[in-house]
Formats: sequence, C-alpha cells, structure tokens
Amino acid sequence: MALFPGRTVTVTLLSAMVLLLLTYNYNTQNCSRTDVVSLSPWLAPVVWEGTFEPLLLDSVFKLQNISVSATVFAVGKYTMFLKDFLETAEQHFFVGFSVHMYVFTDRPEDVPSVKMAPGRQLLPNGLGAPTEARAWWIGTGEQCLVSRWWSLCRNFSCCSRSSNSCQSLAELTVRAVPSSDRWQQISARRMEFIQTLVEEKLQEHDFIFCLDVDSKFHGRWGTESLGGLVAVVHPGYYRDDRSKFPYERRPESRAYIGPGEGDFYYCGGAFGGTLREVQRLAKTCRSNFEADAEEKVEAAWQEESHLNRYMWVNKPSKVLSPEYLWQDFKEKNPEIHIVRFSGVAKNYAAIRPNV
Ligand code: UD2
Repeated sequence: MALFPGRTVTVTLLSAMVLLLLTYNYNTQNCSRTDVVSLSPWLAPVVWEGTFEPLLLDSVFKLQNISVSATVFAVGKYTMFLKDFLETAEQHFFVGFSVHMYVFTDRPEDVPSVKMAPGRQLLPNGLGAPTEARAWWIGTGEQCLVSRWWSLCRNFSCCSRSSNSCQSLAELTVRAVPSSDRWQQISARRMEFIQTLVEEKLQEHDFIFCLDVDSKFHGRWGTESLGGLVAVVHPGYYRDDRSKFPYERRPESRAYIGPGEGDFYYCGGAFGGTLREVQRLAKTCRSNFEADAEEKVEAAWQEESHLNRYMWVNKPSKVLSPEYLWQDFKEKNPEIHIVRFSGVAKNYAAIRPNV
C-alpha cells in the first residue's frame, strides 16, 4: 500500500504526461525535412514525404467522415488514359475514404470498366441519364448494400464513425462535354465545367481535386493533401529562379504576373481544396479567361496561367510538392523521395486534335 496515495497518483500522471510529450516530440521530429522548403512565407505547409504522419492524419479525417471528389477530363483521344488513371486512383487516391470521381468526356461509350481493389466491387445502379451515367463501387460491408444512394447512405448509420463498412465506398459519374478541334480550348474550358459541377454539388462533398487524365498514381495521395485552397508546385520549375517561371507576362492579359511577382509556379494539372474555394477559383479563372478571349488574348498557358495569377493573389492554404505531379520523362531528383502522381510521356502530335 502506498504511504502517500495522492502523491503517487500525481507522480504517475506527471510521468505519463512527460512520456506522452516525449513521444509526441519524437514523432514531430520524424515529421520534418531540412533539405526542402516545407513552410511557405505565408505559413502554408508545403507537403513532402517525411513532413507528415499519414496514420495520424487519416484517423483525424476518419472521425469527420469526409467525402472527397475529383474531376478528370478525357476529350477525344485522351480517353485512352482513363483506364490507368482510374485503376491507379483506386489503388492510391484516398484509400479507405469515400471518393466520387467525375469523368468529363465527349465519348462516354469509351469510359472503360475498372479493375477494383481487392474486396471492392462495381455495382451498376441504373441511375444513368443520357448525359450522366453512374456506377457505384462499394466495399463489402453489408450495411452499405442496403442503400445505393450515397446521400442516403451518409444519413444512415452505415457510414457513421463507428462503422468501417462504408470506408471504401466510391462513385463514378460520367458527364458528356462537347468535343473541340483545339486542345487549348479543351484545356481552358475545364474551369467552366468545374465551376458548374461544384456549384451543383456544394452540399455533397467536402473536398475536390481537379486532375489531368494523362497521368497515373504511383503512391499514396491522401488526407495530407487536404486544405482550403490547394496548389501543386510544377515539377518543371521548382528548382528555378522565379524570373524563369513561364507566367503570362503581357499586361493586357488578366493572367499577368509582373517581374519580381509570384511565389511558386503551380501546375494546371492538379489543384483542389474545399468546394467553396474551388468554386471561387474556377469562377474567377473562367471569367478572366473569357474576358481575355473577348479581347483576342490567350494567356501563355491558358488556364494554368490564370490559375497561377489566382494563386498569387489568393495564397493557397496548402502547397503540395512536385511529388503530387511529377512527369514520367523526368529523372527523379534526390529530394523526391516518392512519386505519388505522374504525367505519362505522350506524343502530342498523335493525341491532340491540333498541334
Ligand atoms: C500542361 C498542364 C495542363 C494544362 C496545359 C496547358 C500539367 C502537368 N499539365 O499539360 O494541366 O495546364 O499544360 O493548357 O500541369 N485534354 C483532353 N483532350 C485533349 C487535350 C487535353 O481531354 O485533346 C485534357 C486532359 O484532361 C489533359 C488536360 O486537358 O490531361 C491537359 O492537356 P495536356 O495534357 O495536353 O496538356 P499538357 O500535358 O501540356
């Protein structure tokens, strides 16, 4: 029996706290990099492998029962990239979370069937409309099979915190978009369709990512990437001086960035955030692009130039390193410890409608 029970309890509690603090500090030290910039000057995290704890982050977002969506455009011959894009997303993109993929294409009949991860299956649900076909990918949890509507499913207990049965639920929606004979227009009009989609779905999803289809996932892309407004640093310029960035330099364009201005050079091929933030971004980029077009101005890199202007004025709250959009033809630099998502090498002349 302890001589001073109160004291013993206090000492035990204090030791436990010290131990917890030490453990936490230990983990924190494990989550830092000194060879790369991991905090922007406006205090947004720059996410690199080794700067976060995936299990901790996943557990935080699991408690919030979040819903993630993604858009991908496959117009004309770009449908050939869909299979790999979707199948690798199934393996690496927000694994264990509810994901809704929106495919925009002028060839809905070319959307391939997708090989599911072990334990998942594709269920047709008959909700298809001429311009919007849907299919469900549902985990093996029996409760989820009770309801095919994700919105209903969300309201039922099957997706509650205590249940794992809905953690692997995913949905795919195919939307028809017009063809075009100019790749610049295909690329640039994405903002218009994204804006419309986001305005329709504001209540349904928490986060959205807008991704290039001619790419594959190779490693985890998960909760560490979530934020209000999220931008990805372009793999082609992240080692360069700002003066070399291919921003739009003509003041007559609304995408203009002046000498000495700009932070990072961001990719047009991957960006995201909350639906509200992405709606603001898409609306602004679209209206600036259209206003430029009325004056016969096309920014150097179309929507990518407008996106860079937007991110310069409205700083992203999270910046993703080039691990989140590498390019297959580029050799991996030493600071790139993992390639999570990468653009495939392609023959532009063979796949674009114009060169
Ligand atoms: C870069 C950007 C891209 C965009 C473009 C300039 C990266 C990695 N990529 O890519 O996002 O900013 O420059 O506008 O940052 N698409 C079709 N059909 C077509 C042409 C394009 O569906 O015929 C779609 C498709 O989703 C493709 C995307 O537009 O992934 C971008 O076009 P791209 O891949 O030809 O442009 P690229 O690789 O030069």
